[in-house]
Amino acid sequence: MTSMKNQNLFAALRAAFPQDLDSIAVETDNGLYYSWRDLDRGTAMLANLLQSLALPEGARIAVQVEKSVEAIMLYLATLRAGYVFLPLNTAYQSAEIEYFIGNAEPAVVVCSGRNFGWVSKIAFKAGTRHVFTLDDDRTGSLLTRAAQCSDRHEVAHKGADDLAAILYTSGTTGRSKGAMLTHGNLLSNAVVLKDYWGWRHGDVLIHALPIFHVHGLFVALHGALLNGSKMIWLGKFDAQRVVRKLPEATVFMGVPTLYVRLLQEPGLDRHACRNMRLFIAGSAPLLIDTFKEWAERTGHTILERYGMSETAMLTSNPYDARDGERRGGTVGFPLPGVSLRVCDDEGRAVATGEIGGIQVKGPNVFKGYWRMPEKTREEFTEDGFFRTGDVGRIDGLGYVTIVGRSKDLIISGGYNVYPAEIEGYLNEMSGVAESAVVGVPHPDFGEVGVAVLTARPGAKLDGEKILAELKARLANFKIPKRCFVVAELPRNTMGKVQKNLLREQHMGLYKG
Ligand code: MLC
Ligand code: AMP
Repeated sequence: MTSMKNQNLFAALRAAFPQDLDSIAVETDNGLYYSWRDLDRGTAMLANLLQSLALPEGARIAVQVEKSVEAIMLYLATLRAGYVFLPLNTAYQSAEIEYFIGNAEPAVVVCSGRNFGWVSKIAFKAGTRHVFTLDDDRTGSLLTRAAQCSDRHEVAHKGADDLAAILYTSGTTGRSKGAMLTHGNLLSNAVVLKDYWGWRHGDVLIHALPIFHVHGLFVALHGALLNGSKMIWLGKFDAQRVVRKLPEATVFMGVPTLYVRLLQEPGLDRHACRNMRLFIAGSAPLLIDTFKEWAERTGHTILERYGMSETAMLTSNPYDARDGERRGGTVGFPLPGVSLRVCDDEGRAVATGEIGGIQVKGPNVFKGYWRMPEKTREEFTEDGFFRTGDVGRIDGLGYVTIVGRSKDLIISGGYNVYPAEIEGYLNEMSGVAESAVVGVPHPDFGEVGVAVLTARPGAKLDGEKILAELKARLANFKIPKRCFVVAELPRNTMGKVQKNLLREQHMGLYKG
């Protein structure tokens, strides 16, 4: 019983709240202050609201709202009440939302007030009983209803093996898969990171990431909460504001694009970073130039780590110099408790320094894909390792380097874009014969998509119009930045489109 409670993610986070519940837990960029007591009471009221709805066991709570402290309370309340949180990127449009809601069959959907019309229509059609609104100015039907609920609540009896969240990751062959993460997966990872990154009394985190993916929702949030640390909360990333707030903070986490943008701020210097303890980067490759320039400008060596939706964090460069130096271009060592190996196509471990597919195992590795048992089986080896789809190598000292991906994936500004999904939409457009989407280097987003199309006989295609049409249907970060119409796509002797040639051809689009 005690051990079960220890493995309850909410109970563990709550137990880490500081004794002085009236001290500040979150300071927002619009001048609001939330105490730990506010978080406790707010999550209790929301948990009571959820429980009053008499939802079935394991009910999913799907949430597509702007970033706010109340949205975080809703996440924590979902855990507290024993349900399953399903965060959705605010950029997703109706076709994407329709798929997620249809697939996950959430009992509750929470959306922003301005999207209520179309989101509720999709949700009710899919059988969802309750649709609430929540806006980033502390309004919406969710809070109105929760205000009538008690601010006392007993944490639901959920343990290590129970689902805490489902995170949808785009699929290489079209449809997204929901990664099922348990209380045990998330808590074990948070506990390891607290120790590994040396979280300590007095730490203050600048939270500048979106809260619908692993990085902002789990790594950053759990880190601060499990350490009872105050968060300086930005509704949206703003480089100037981050630089202004750095002197009050000790920890910052960001995708590489955030570091690139911060480096463009003249105010970013050693003085601004004088109280900082740790800068952490991940979700996409951090360019060595960014790593070096950051060290020169700030005197701090960025700690790069690697993870994914299915596994939370897997590797990290060392925090403690006694464990080694932080090496730019590498993602460090497997975290304590994580087994990581590099294998060839036949599944045999390769020699040190050789390149192969990265496979992982550990308490942080997810339970499987929601309602996709075959897909889950395919992605795990017989001895229980998960195939990450990332390609890398381990050097003699144990540092892991990611050199590429076996999955056809573009990571743009820290968001994943699967070419297959975009190509599916492009191929359905009138006049389009076929399409290929490839990733090319970009100074701000790291990588961006470029579409190359061929027209059906007699059709005239306009790349700009095609992109505008796509924009009405898909999340904005998935839209290729350029679209070229060509006579034919390069193919190999097997008839397969040679994306590497297209990539090479467009490599220099955004260079100097
Ligand atoms: C925005 N745009 C992007 C984009 N973000 N284009 C490509 N890639 C992106 N990531 C485009 C919009 O479509 C829009 O185009 C224009 O840029 C301005 O939009 P915006 O919303 O104002 O952009 P901005 O606020 O500047 O956002 C950029 C950003 C954001 C870098 C702050 O993308 C971001 O917060 N990224 C972080 C993603 C993240 O948290 N990833 C973690 C995943 S977890 P137009 O044409 O409409 O003007 C994970 C696991 C792990 O991967 O290991 O952590
Ligand atoms: P997601 O599906 O959004 O969780 O994205 C996970 C993917 O992001 C991983 O499989 C990697 O391809 C990539 N990724 C995460 N961290 C890093 C990193 N530090 N360097 C390179 N790629 C990374």
